[in-house]
Amino acid sequence: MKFFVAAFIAVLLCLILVPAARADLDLFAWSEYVPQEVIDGFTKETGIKVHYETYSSNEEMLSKLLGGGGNYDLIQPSEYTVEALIQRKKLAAIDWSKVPNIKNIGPDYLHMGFDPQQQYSVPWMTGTVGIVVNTDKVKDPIRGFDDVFQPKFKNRIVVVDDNREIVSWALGAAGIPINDITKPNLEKVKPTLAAWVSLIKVYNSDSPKTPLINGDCDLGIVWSGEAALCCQQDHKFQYVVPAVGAHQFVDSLCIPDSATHKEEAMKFLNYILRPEVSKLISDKFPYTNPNLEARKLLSKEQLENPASYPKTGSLEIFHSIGKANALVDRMMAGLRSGQ
Ligand code: SPD
Repeated sequence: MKFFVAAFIAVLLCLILVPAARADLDLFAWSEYVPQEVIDGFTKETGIKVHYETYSSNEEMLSKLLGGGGNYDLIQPSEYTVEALIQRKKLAAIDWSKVPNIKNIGPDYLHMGFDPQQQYSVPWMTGTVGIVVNTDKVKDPIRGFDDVFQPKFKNRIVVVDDNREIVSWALGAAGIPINDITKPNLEKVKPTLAAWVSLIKVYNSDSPKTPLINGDCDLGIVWSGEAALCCQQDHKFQYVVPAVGAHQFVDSLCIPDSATHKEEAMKFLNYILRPEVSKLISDKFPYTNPNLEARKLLSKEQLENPASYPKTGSLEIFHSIGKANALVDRMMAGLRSGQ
């Protein structure tokens, strides 16, 4: 009897004294996109430790996720990659009863074509891919891609390191729909792309603002949040949404079906959707915030940044192009290696 009592007390003490094992959260997201204070705030409140691993392109993320190179609880794909992952049944449906703050997202950013039932994605930030001009150095009017890629600007141009984006600019400039990626259309724009590639000084998707701010480049085709940081820093920088139209990206958080910490992932989703938390994201990375309650907390200056909230421009999202991705990558690899 004494033995059973002692054993019972020992078990009871264990339950009281040994803290429950706390789950971690593996977040795989774009670099320069998730403020450390957001991660710290979440950990402080929930005790859930977040491991933030970064990538520089959707394709890099996909190859790691699908190649089994990591075990992720949350990923941050752009719209066409959400669409591709849904098609391949690689995402877990979100239980919205655990993410009630989704109500803060503006209706224009929900039920978009890539996730029509709004089952798998939480919009993080949206934005455009447009042109930054250092107007101290470039006096010509810059309205579109052809104005940027002129021989006189050779070695003064930075662009995002993203083949799908670059190809879409040449398609747009040729009057071809940017999602119409076929072999014949790629052949049509190949000579233009060959000429453009020869003029580019830097490819940089992580921080394309850097060569603009430090004066290494005078023109850039970059993510709008990066452009907004340039405009914030110096009024000599101008943001131009190309006259032919621009890619509007919608980056979302999604839970891979293979995630081992889905409950924690949903806690994080609900946390980042709080207006005051989402504002911290806008403060650090001034993209277009789809969280309308958070937008109410932004300053006039933030809302008037022409890159964060452009007033003009015809915008189009990307669609999943399946196997045509390989055509894009093959052609661009050839052009970039000078073939
Ligand atoms: N540093 C964060 C960059 C996010 C860019 N996302 C847009 C991707 C469009 N292909």
